[in-house]
Amino acid sequence: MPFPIQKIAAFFSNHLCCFFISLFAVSWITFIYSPLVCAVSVDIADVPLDVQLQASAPNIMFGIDDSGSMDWEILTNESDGLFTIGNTGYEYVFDNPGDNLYTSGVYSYVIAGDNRRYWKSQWSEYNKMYYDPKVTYKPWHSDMPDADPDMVRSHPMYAENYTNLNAAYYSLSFGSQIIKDDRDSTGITKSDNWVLYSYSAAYGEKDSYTSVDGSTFTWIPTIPSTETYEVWVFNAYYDGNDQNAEYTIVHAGGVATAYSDQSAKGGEWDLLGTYTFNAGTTGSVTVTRKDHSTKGVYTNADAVKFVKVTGSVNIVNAHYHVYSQSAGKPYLVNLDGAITYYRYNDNGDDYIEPGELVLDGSPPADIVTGRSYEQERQNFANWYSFPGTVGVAVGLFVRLLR
Ligand SMILES: [Ca+2]
Ligand SMILES: [Ca+2]
Repeated sequence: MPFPIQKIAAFFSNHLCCFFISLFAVSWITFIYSPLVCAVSVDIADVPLDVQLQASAPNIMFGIDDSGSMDWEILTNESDGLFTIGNTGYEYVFDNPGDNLYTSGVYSYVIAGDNRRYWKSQWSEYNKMYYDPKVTYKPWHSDMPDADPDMVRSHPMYAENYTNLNAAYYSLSFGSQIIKDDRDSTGITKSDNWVLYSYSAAYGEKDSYTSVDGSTFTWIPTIPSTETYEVWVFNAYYDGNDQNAEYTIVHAGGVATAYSDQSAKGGEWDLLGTYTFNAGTTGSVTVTRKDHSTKGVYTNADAVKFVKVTGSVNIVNAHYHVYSQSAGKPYLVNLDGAITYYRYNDNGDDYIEPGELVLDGSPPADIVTGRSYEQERQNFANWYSFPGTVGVAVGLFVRLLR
């Protein structure tokens, strides 16, 4: 007996409804109940259903490294996180307060002497371990006192190992400078026989050289006022350069002669001496190609700078470097009884040389923290004694999760 048309319609109506209900149920992990509503075949899921039903709860794993490198004061993107100068990778910024884990050989290198002028080792953007003025450093626990701002403990629990934050880190003269380059359009006179050369390691990426005895090259600065200046000479490096290049300095007191080993001191500023120059253009520096036993293949003429010695800066241990985006320059901030700012005019070698620091009484706003001197000094001391390393990192991470 044929089905009445009403029953056929009811069958499709009910079963199609169940079919769509089942599909919906599958997607929401209630597939198991759908056969109770109606029996309709569906696609089998590609993913095991128990995985869908029992997804793992989120887990956080803290891996805390207590290996020897945790004692280091340097963390850069360089190989092994070190700070490399020449062929040496350095691990420590400050003198050993007595508790360095490594005191000799590899892993123990402390940046010392003139190498401390490589400023990026004391800049938190490069050395992530260094003091960051944007951060407020606090004792590890609210019951612990702030660090002593002068004689700061290396480890807050032990009094026997400390660093004097007032002690000198390094000293340097500062002031203004006048640089005369061999390619300047004025203030240069020279004899024939100088070859013009383009060389990336030269000052201004160009220099001049000669192999003809008796050739002379003279730099004539325009001196704004009669002052005492340091005279430095720069020569592009070449191992065949004159090892005893002769310079004649015409100054306010007469004429002086100085010598530079252009081979050993190539690619860096070499101090010829300190002289007083009269205002104007009466002073000069001349290099002469001389015939002598160590004259090398070439005598070089590249650049000379005159640094007005207006003072010196005693950079104490409590100091840091910061970069001003608005000024487009790095600054040295010295915490030596006041917050003292020095603008850093680098010649491109990331190494602070005489004349490159200029005292700045009106530093750009983007590097001023707003802390008083005492507050900044306290923050620096807290950073040193309560290092912002593993403990702080974990604490900040947990705080972010809350
Ligand atoms: Ca040059
Ligand atoms: Ca420099």
